[in-house]
Amino acid sequence: MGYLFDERLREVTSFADRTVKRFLPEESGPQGKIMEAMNYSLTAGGKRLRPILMWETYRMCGGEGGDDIEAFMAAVEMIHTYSLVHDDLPAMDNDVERRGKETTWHAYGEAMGILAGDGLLNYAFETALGPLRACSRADGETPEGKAARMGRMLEALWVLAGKAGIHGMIGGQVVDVAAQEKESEDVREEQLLFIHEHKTAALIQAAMMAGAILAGASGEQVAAIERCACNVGIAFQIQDDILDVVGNRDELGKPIGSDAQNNKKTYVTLKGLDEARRDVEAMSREAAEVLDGFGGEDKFLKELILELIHRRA
Ligand code: GRG
Repeated sequence: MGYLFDERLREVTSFADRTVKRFLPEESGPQGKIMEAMNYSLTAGGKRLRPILMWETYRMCGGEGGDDIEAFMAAVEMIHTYSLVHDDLPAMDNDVERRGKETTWHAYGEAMGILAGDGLLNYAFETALGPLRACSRADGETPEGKAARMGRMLEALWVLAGKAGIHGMIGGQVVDVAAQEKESEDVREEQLLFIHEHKTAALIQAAMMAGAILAGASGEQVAAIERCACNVGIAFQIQDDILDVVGNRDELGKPIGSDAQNNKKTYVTLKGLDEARRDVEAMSREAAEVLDGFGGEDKFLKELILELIHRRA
């Protein structure tokens, strides 16, 4: 790994960041304030992990680039950002700081925080659908080529909608909220894994699966990516739980210890730090091994998944 990996990560992060910014809504009209709040949260300095994973999975599956994949990269970051904006609201975590900045609701007021989240979710689908509309009118493409491309985009859209919804991310958040309300009852490992798999892993699955689908991967390949991304996502969330205990406030851009303060049951409270760390490593290695089945010279995606084991932000 080392220098080449770091250099490549910098490049792909910059590409993902430019791509997200290319699709920001224009701040205009009497409703301009909501676009301002959406853009505030979208440009607050996230790692762009989901668009990066989408792009690298797409490349690994043979994708060559273009508007379709770039629109989906922006869309998945919009959905991720909406979930953070809503998660920070007073009715949820009531957080005032994220990524070293004021949270959206705190900067723009609670009503605008709710609306900015709603706006981001809806605009994600408008954004992903943009090239589909252009595609239906595109000249110079054979009818078969056009139909295949539209089919891939619709399938990717279906995965994104499902994984972000009540059977995915929102479903996980619902069980999380319900578990915190029943403070006296113990949260069992099975329940915690359900929460992690849905709240966090589902959107990572959507990102990687959509990348594979848009590149024209087979059904078996997409199913392998779904399994791989599930482990990546659960490991990512366990690491999040670990960082809330041993992380650095400046690196994280938010206060640590919020889980303990809220008396929240996490993977660390359930299993302890050492076992949590071992599980992050084991799940990440399992995820990386799935990628060996894809062949190819480029090992960046595998290295990235392994590098996340040691992430500090
Ligand atoms: C539907 C309201 C609603 C919420 C869904 C995703 C979520 C549940 C809540 C957000 C808070 C949270 C702890 C999510 C778990 C996933 C996670 C660790 C998000 C942070 O992702 P990073 O580290 O964030 O990629 P950056 O800031 O880098 O974009």
